[in-house]
Amino acid sequence: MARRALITGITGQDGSYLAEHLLAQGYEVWGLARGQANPRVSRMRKLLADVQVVRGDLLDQGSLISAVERVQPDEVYNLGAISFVPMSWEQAELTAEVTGMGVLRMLEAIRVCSGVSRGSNTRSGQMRFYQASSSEMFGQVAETPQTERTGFHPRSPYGVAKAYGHFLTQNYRESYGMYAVSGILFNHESPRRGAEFVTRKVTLGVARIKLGLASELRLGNLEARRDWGFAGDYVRAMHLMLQAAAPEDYVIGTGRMKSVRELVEAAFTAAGLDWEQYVIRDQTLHRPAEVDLLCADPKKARVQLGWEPTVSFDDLVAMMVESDIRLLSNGGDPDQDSSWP
Ligand code: NAP
Ligand code: G4F
Repeated sequence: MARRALITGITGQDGSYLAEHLLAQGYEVWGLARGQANPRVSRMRKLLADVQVVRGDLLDQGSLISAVERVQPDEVYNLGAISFVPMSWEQAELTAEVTGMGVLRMLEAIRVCSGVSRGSNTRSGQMRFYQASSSEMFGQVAETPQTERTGFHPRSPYGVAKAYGHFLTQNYRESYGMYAVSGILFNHESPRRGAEFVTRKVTLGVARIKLGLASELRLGNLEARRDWGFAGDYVRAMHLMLQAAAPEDYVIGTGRMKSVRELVEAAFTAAGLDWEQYVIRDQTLHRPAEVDLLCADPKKARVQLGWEPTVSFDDLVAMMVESDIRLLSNGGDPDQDSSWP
């Protein structure tokens, strides 16, 4: 019988790549989708016709229990979150509820449906749980590069909520013997990345300028440095983590850092443009507290999981620029829900 996976965050970037990867591995894939008429669900259904949808919301404990009871998954991937860092200052409480407390609700749904009682501490067996932890937890970094042992100093309500989910996942593993792991993933991007994140904002901006649809691009802090990889590579790591003999947490990244300025240069160069003619620095886009740099040490994942990234920074940026030029040339609208390549 096919193994069964339940993915929260199915309408997001990672949910789509993970679903494709698991379907290709022969899984029966279920996606948890929220809302009465969520247009992102129809976009997802067009791209991933073989994914089955179950209704539920990370804010609603009962709906998660019902979803787990109905699907009876072998593996649960908790990717659902408020994931845009600036929004976490504007809606800190909602971020805590979805990105933080949502992890507790999902773990409780699995615990209750697996029949694990408090204090039993038996290896509860069947359902394996993956939590989408984030390098944002490192925040003001204690050391570089960051490993599974580096301490956390989150700099945003989002980072704090992710740290709660991370420790809770560890705690359910230790308290109940659940197979529950966290992937501490560094920034990963693709042509399906949300337009609010800096990589996609830049590649869409470049495409608009190239096609004469815009004349400038406003950006915030150009000095911040990130470890950027390709989302398609990172979902393979999620799956590998749940196949390991023992439940452990892993750092996933490329080990290479680039600044936002280098990202901008690479994207404009890919389209044959000079970035300095078009980019405007906008102080209002700076954050109340910035994460200056992030750089992964993915050695544990390489040695224990055999995981390696396959797409370089330059190839990733070129892929996104080409995709956005094609999208806009064909009259596509990145704000419309039919636009996923
Ligand atoms: P994304 O594109 O922003 O997707 C977020 C998903 O969360 C969407 O499917 C959204 O569904 C869902 N969601 C929001 N609120 C929800 C709720 N109340 N109940 C259920 N689902 C809800 O994010 P992503 O880039 O794919 O990232 C996936 C996960 O990895 C997130 O947890 C993110 O924080 C984490 N992460 C991402 C990165 C990265 O660089 N991409 C790095 C580290 C960690 P709707 O369509 O209903 O809004
Ligand atoms: O693309 P970003 O918004 O991503 P950020 O904040 O690093 O968060 C992403 O990666 C995390 C993993 O480390 C995830 F957990 C999280 O869910 C999300 O996927 O910003 C990257 C950098 C920041 O330093 C920001 O200040 O780009 C800088 N930046 C400069 N100008 C900008 C802009 N960011 C955005 N979004 N928009 C700008 O105009």
